[in-house]
Amino acid sequence: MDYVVILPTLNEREGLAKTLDELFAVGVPSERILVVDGGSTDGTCDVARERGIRCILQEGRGKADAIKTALKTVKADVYVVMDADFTYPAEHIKELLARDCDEVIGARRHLEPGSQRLLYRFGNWLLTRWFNLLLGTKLSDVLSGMYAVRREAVADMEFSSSGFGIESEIAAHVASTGGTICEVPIKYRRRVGRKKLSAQHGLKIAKDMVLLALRYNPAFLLSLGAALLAVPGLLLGAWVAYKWIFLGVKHYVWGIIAFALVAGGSAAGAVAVLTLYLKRMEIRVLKALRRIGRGSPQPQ
Ligand SMILES: Nc1nc2c(ncn2[C@@H]2O[C@H](COP(=O)(O)OP(=O)(O)O)[C@@H](O)[C@H]2O)c(=O)[nH]1
Ligand SMILES: [Mg+2]
Repeated sequence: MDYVVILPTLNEREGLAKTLDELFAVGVPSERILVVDGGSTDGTCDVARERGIRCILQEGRGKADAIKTALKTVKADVYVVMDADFTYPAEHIKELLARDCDEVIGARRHLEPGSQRLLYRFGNWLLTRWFNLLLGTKLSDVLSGMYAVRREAVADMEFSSSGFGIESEIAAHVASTGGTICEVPIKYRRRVGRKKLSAQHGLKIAKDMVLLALRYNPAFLLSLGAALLAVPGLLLGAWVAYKWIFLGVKHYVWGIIAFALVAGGSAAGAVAVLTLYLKRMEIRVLKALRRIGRGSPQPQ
């Protein structure tokens, strides 16, 4: 299979050396590995070059820009992305490649003691739930740093995330354009070297997920907005009607407010339904375009 392993690095000298040696040990040839460096000052790229591996300097800043640079630089049918800190065992690559899905996430199920602090584990769980709610997916570890994605599934992607939100952006894009996402349980080890991700990054990822939902799954947020307007509007309207009919008291201002809330809610609801239809149409068009691109016949 035509794949490339992409390793984003930032001052990851020690971790990269161990990661590369392990990749060789499981039979990944050096020409199938690309290191994308974020401007390390500890000689990270030298570690790669000493082993005959290509190391390029990323455009922009942060992990997301590094992945973006890699996708632009190398062409392969499948991209396997993996942290270069020795946390993800290379043995799982073959399992990721064996699955027939547009994206295969290595879901961290078997954690080595000390590999993930309780706060990170909880944050990770919470962010995955948040993502599932906003994007309508059923994933268990959307932020895993080890995944394989087909080039076809990300070919028309317009990246907007920065930093550590890249994993959720790829998953949001694949899921919302009719792609399939699978998960494979993997082991997760203690990190070699210093961690770059902090708790603040978690908050940014959560905020970015809302923006992703607006872009990729607007129906959910619009329905939520519709409910938040229409439900209080209906309750208020019922109260106004009750006072008028049974007690003869007329609350004009509250009546107008209730009407405005219900009208606003209905409009948002109608737009939500419309976006659902548009989304379905987009998915059908994309699938047809991919079929044409592959030269396969149209389904009967
Ligand atoms: N190219 C590049 N790599 C980065 C950057 N920040 C982090 N990385 C790499 O991305 C991977 C994940 O970083 P890490 O600190 O382990 O974050 P975590 O695994 O999400 O906790 C590691 O291989 C880092 O060296 C960056 O700005 N540019
Ligand atoms: Mg890591």
